[in-house]
Amino acid sequence: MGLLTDKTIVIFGVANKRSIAWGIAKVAAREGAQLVLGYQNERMGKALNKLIPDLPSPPIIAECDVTNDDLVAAFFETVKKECDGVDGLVHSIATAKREELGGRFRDTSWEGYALSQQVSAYSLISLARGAVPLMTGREASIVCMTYYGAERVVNGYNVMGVAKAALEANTRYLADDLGPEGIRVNAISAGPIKTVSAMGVSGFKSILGTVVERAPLRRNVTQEDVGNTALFLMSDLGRAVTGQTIYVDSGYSILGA
Ligand code: 1JT
Repeated sequence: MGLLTDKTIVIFGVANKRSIAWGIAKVAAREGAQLVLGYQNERMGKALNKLIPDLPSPPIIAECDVTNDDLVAAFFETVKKECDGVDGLVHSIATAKREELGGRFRDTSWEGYALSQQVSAYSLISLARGAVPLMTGREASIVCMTYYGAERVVNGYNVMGVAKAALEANTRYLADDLGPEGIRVNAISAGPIKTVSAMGVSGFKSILGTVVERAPLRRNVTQEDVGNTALFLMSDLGRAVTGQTIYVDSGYSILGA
């Protein structure tokens, strides 16, 4: 018996085998979950099809552009047809204009600011709204991904830090709103992880090195480390935990000067 046996988990954010969402998907599948994977567009769907033979059982996959509320509603209509209900929702999506992850914060454009908020923070609200009707009576769990740059200044993280701050606040407000329906909402604040999108950001590699030098555990965290914490939050082991930001960061965030 796995910790997620008989549970249906919807996951957003699998782009390639390095994606944090893919680490979570593999752990959830290992623990017996039925997976539903949402993908952004046709190109992402093709990439996803190459990964899914690595899973122990075939997932349901469906397209969903989270910036369009009608498409979010249509996605959950599809899920409703294919599954009895939903027990878990994983939000592992974010975007920022490349030139705004770095440089001077004062140069953040309204367009870039709005884009990062829409995709990285507001989408937690729209996905929750779509999922809730499928979650009623199931003690469901919603998990999203954040980073320390939401609460302290991390050089260059800039507009993404502001979007993650909004995401963490969304986590608390949704936890309060959905708690009476038995739905929990939590964020995982992961240390820096080598993903395809992060490796393209200048200055990111040096942050990986800083963690190895200074974090209490003297190592970087992996997609599997995050997956195992998401597993706890989505399983019955996390039944009384909601509204929290849980650090999976080798202890880096406890450090002072
Ligand atoms: C995005 C990217 C969200 C990279 C991210 C992210 N959240 C954490 N990272 C890693 C990271 C960390 C630091 C940084 C840059 C990246 C890339 C694509 C858009 C979403 O500093 C410059 C500290």
